[in-house]
This record gives sequence, C-alpha cells and structure tokens, in this order.
Amino acid sequence: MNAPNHTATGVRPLSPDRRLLDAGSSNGTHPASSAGAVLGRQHHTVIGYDGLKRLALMVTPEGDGAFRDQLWEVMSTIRAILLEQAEPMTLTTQTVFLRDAADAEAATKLFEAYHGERMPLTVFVVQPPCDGKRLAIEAWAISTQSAQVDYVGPHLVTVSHDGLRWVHASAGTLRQPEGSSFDQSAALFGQLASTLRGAGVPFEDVVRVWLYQGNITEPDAGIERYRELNRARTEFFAGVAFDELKLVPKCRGRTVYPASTGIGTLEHGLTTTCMALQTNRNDVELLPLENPLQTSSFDYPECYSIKSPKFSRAMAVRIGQHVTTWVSGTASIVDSETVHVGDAAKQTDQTLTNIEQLIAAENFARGGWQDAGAELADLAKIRVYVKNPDDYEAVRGVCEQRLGEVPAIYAVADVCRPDLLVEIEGVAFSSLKGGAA
Ligand code: 3EB
Repeated sequence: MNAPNHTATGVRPLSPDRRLLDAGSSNGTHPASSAGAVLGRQHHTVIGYDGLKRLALMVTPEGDGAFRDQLWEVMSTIRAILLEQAEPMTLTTQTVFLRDAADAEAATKLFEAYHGERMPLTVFVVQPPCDGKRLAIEAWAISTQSAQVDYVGPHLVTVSHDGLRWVHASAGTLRQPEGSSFDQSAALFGQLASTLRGAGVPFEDVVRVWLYQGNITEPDAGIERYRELNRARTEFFAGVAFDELKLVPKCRGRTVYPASTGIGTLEHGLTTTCMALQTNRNDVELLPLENPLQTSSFDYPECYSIKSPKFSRAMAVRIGQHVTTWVSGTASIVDSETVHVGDAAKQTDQTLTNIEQLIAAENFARGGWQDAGAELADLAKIRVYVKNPDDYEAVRGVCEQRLGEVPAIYAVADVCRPDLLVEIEGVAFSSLKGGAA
C-alpha cells in the first residue's frame, strides 16, 4: 500500500467517474483534471437523464490525521468532484458517518463556515467507518442549472425541477438515554411530520426513511428497543394513508409503506431522516416493491416483534422513461428467518442476491411494471453496515466481487437482529425497456 501523507496534500488526477443513464450525453465533456485540487480516493457516480445531472458521492479520507484534517480532505475531495463537472453543482444532503460523536460539533462549525446559506441537510450518524478513519461522507449533489435548491433550514432542504419537488427532511436527534424507546420513536415521528407539514408535505408523500437507533438490540424495560420502535412506528403509520396516493395508482388495496433503513448507532437515542416526493406530472409513478425471497416486513411473525416493522423492501420512482429504485436496508433473511448465522461472507452474498431479485425485471413485473427492471450494476452507491469490524475484509471482498467498483461506505453498526452480521442499502438507476437513455 502506498502510504498517503497524513495531511493529504498530494495532488492526484481524478480517476474516471462512474456514469449511469448518461450514454450519448453530449455535454459530458470533462475539463482537464482540475489542477491544484486536493484529492482523496474518488468515489462518485454521475447520474444524468432528461438534461438533469446528479452526483452520488461516497467519500472516505485517505489520510490518517486528526479529525479536522480528515474532514478537510473529504470536503476538498467533494469540492473537487463538483468543480470537475461541466455545470455548477450544489450539495443537497449529506450523511456524516463518525467514529466519535464528539466530533459532530467541530464538523458542524466547519460545514457552516464553508456552506453558509447553502448548508445541505446534514445528519450525523455514529457508525465508525470500517477502515478505521474518523469519518466518511455520503452526499448528493445536483446541477443548479436545471434544479432549484431551497435551503429552508437545518432540518429541511427541497429540490425542484421539471415539475418535481424532492423534500429532504430530518428531525434532529433525541439523545436522552433515559427516554423509553417507544416514547422517543413516537416523538421523532411527530417531529418529522411537523417539519414536513411546515413545508406543505403530508407524511403520505414520504418515499424513503432512515432510522438510526442507539442500543437497538438492547432491552428497554424488558423489551428490545427496536421492537418498541416498531410499536411506535405502527401506531404512527396507522394514521398515514400511504395507499391512497395518486402516485401509487396500481396499489389500491395493497399495503404501501416507504422504503426504510432501521439500523444501530453508537449514539444513544434516535436519529431520523426522510425523503418525500411531490409532483403533478402524470408521467410519474411510484411502485413499492416486496422481495420474492422474503416475507414482507409487515407480515413478519410476532416472534420478531409484537408489532411488525412497517416498510417496503424498495420504492421505485418512475419519471418519464427513467426509474430510480431506493433499496431498503437488506439483510440475510430468507422468508422471515436469518440464514447463514455466524458467516458474514455468506450473509453478504445472500443479501446481494436478495437485492438482485428485488430489483429484477421479473419483480417489477409482479408489481405491475412490465417494462422496468434493474441489475446490481445499476446501483449508483451502496452503504454496507457491518456488525463486527473483524468481518470488514470478508464483507468487502464479496461486495467487490459481485458489484465491482461501486461507490460505497462501509460502517460499523448493529443490525436489528442479533444474528444479522451485515445489512446493505443502495439506490439504482435504470431506464424503461425501449426507452431512450
Ligand atoms: C430486515 O429485513 C432487516 O425497521 O425500518 C431493514 C430495513 C431492517 C429497514 C426497519 C429493518 C428496517 O428486517 C432489518
């Protein structure tokens, strides 16, 4: 391994980015490698369709220095990737994976100084990067040439383009370790709903949710905290008519929930964030997907949780000829049972097979979309949650063997069943069959 110097001042050329749905794009010419930029390892995918350009970024520092040095390196890398694009780009949301919760304060100061009025929706998650670094950042950027980004406040950023409004919202973190899991979960959903309401967004419009829970598999007055979260979520979702939305016309009478990730964090309490979509366009449709290999979460037997988890295995959004598929946190579960107990590599392989089947054309056809479908190669980025740091190499080995060079962040986190060693989520971009790329 060539040891990078710890302040990461080395100037490296940008490695080629990964491109999805961008074949034949005429405005994809790159300026010559941006001289003078401070660059780390490059991990980003460019997604371009209908004249709109997005970046999916997964950046881990190369340097091993102090937190500030590592953060500076990551921010410089993101900046360099944005500047390399032929059009002006801006960050909309970022998830900051931290080794140490105490670093969130310094990071917030630097973000505020750097981004000013254009502060992306920022969520800190205490899930140490598996490679031993002090942080990693997942971010989305979009071209301001075709999209309007409104930085409404620390918990709300909206992105509008082509008659679509994407709403990124969070509810902060409830940190009180003494609060019961049920109460914390209920409060957080309430806060998220009120943030959304302030932006004119009913909770029905939410398509993707992330829940990061401290001590997720530990008991809380005798009941596992994750199960109490499920009880609160069930109560909250009972009042949300996801299935009556006009964007899910094929789902009348079926069970509809947002795609979701429910995962551990080393911080106490609960952190949550979500994404909603609003549009009046008549060529936009949603399809919640279930996994043919897995029992739907909402049909899990009571032995896992008195009130079942309520989420879809994936949420697909079809915009004209293009499909974006938000893949929920996926684990080595077949039917409703954990398989390959104790074997992280096999669990990873099963998890990827589960994702492959979930996004396959046959599964879209089951949901009523005959012309859609995606493959593992269509994933723009993945997050891989690894329970035991010692399994990192094995898990990464399987992922790289099956997925190749997809931008990824590997972070240490407890999965919501004690026997699950890995969980993977991601987002895939594909075009309808016969549709123009
Ligand atoms: C599973 O398949 C693994 O509670 O929102 C994955 C994704 C999991 C989301 C959630 C839980 C959740 O049951 C765990």
